[in-house]
Amino acid sequence: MDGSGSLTREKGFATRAIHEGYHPADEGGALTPPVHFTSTFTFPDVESAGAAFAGEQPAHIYSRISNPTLDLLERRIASLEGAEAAVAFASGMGAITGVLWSLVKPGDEVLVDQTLYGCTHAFLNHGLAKFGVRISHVDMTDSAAVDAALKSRPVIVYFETPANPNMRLIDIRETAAKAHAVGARVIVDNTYASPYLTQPISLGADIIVHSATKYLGGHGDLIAGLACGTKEVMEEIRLFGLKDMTGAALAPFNAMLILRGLKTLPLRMREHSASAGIVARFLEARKEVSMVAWPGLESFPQYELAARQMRLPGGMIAFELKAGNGAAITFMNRLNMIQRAVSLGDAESLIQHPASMTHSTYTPEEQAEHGITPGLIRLSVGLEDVEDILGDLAQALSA
Ligand code: 4LM
Repeated sequence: MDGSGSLTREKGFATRAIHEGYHPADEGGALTPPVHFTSTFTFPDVESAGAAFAGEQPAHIYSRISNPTLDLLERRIASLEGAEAAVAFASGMGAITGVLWSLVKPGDEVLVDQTLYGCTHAFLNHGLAKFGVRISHVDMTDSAAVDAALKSRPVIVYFETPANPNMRLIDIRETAAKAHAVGARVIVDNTYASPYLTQPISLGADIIVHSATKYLGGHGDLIAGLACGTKEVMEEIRLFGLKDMTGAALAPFNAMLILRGLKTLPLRMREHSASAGIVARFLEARKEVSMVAWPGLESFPQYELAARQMRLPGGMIAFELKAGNGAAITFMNRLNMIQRAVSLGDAESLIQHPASMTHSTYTPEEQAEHGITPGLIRLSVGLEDVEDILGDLAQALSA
């Protein structure tokens, strides 16, 4: 660590998740960083305020733009993602809308993968599209289809990997190289993987967005978002997408909770992943189950890509029951410990039905077209004793 509290990129991931950007000596020796509960910042005179507003003198002005606690969170996540800079938002949707509003204009085309989180799909197709931005979809697991789709020269290529809810993976390196060849920027939603499993910028992505509500916070107690990328683009997003277009500023208290969550991100991701592997194999062996998608299963169609692109397969599982949609709902209703709730990445195991919950923002026709099947069940494997997770699943499957 140097005097400023910055760690060199050679330090390990867990070390940076705990220390990056903070130096106790700057704060009277306090081990944990203070939280700056302030809406605004004072200036000694109007001239220095003017210089700050003009961007001539770096300074915090107002917490909708920046705040020292948010600044620390932004530095830490940028380090973990291998990005130059980051911007915090009040939610994952705040980050996604703030980034896209900053980078597109009417007439532009945004090329997206066929499977996206429900509200991202709605923002693009039912929101941005109303303002003259063209949204086109392609199955980004299909290399030839991506080549064909890029011929119309989109300005943005946007995808999630693993995709919510069905776990399809997109090859970041290959897709980014193709997108760059036609001049498109690549935005990856890294919520499912977290930077501990995948670092999209190292594979060629330009911008990363996160719902920090999920694994980064990790405890189901806050809503937050983050964007990462180059200093120049993040500054544009801060001053336009955050400050003027959305105003979706993160509260300093929530930034502190994310900083606390990040300290255990590697530990938690290892445990989520190990338990998910046991649960996925258990489900695959059950006669009631027709399909299990978890990137660490040998039966997973993109098993090799997962091994190449992800440090671990992660804590999310999608599966279907042989008896179909009605049985899926009965099964979920019978669970005792596993909670029926949207969101993911928490200590509690959470289960939900994408077709009627997270992805009900797709019209029924869009669900059919985008592969959101009516019987799909999504399980976020928590940190409980795995025997108890298996026990609850087993009793609900057998009942
Ligand atoms: C859910 N997801 O799936 P905020 N990107 C991805 C997401 O899964 C989400 C967001 C962005 C769920 C929420 C109810 C891949 C959210 C949006 O919820 O705005 O922090 O993130 O269950």
